[in-house]
Amino acid sequence: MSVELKQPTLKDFKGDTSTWCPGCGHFSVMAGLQRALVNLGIHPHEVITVTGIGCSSKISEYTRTYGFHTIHGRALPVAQGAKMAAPEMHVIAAGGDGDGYGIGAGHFVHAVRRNIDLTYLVMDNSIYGLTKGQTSPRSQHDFVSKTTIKGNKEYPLDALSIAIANGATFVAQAFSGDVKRMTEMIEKAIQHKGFSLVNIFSPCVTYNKVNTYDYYRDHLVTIDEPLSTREEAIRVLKEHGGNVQGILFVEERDDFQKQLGIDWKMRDIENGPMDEQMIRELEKEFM
Ligand SMILES: Cc1ncc(C[n+]2csc(CCOP(=O)(O)OP(=O)(O)O)c2C)c(N)n1
Ligand code: SF4
Ligand SMILES: [Mg+2]
Repeated sequence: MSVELKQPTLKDFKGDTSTWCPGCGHFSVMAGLQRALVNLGIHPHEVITVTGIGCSSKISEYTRTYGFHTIHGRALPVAQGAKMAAPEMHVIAAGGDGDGYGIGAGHFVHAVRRNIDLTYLVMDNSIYGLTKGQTSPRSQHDFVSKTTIKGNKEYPLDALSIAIANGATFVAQAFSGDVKRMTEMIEKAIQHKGFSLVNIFSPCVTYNKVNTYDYYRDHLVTIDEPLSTREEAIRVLKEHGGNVQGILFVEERDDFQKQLGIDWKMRDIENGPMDEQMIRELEKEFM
């Protein structure tokens, strides 16, 4: 018997009460994600939200979908596994700049080139918020914090250029202070077949007094159309010191699972994708 589902609403996605500081950019990212899912007619039971550790990573608890709050830097491996096991689900990986581009950087580059169909939202506040304000891989040169008291002598990681140079098929950058534009980008990222990255400037109002809402309002240049080549997208990023918002690059290409011919649906298989005998054989071989 098939059941007719009513259209999802924002209320359906409301999860636990947040402990984020008032004014934190992550509130708008969560609102944008939930709005994008509603606009696309996607229901909570059709989504898995996988996060690492950080203030931003709490989004999997505050948004009512299937969720997995994993460990620091490991959102992407778990998210990719979830998508491989349950291809019919929409998989959203999410977390912070520290989580994704620091401890999780190795997983990031391989997820980019593997091109499994999921959306990765990085809430980039250029600081470690949860652990009370240390310099992150995205902090600006000369940024002063308790871990760089004489100013940060490293330069920020250019995650978008890394993604574009390594074969990413959807790369965008948004600002949580421009909710409408950010929501549109999240919607397009979810619709994209393949790995989609949206780096979202999401100010930490408590510990980062440099990368504020005003900073992004003053500095961001808007890109209206994706650039036509990877080289051009990287050039535009460099030209503006990374301070751009918009969809920078898109390529339609068969994703990882399409190339492997994976066409099962988790819900159609009694014991999941592997049957009992297959599990026994794997046990014999590896355990
Ligand atoms: C293996 C490990 N190392 C360090 C930590 C401590 N830790 C927790 S969250 C975090 C950084 C969070 O920063 P970010 O991912 O940018 O998220 P934000 O809090 O800024 O949203 C760190 C270093 C940890 N939990 N596990
Ligand atoms: S510490 Fe910063 S990132 Fe964490 S909730 Fe507060 S404002 Fe947001
Ligand atoms: Mg951060």
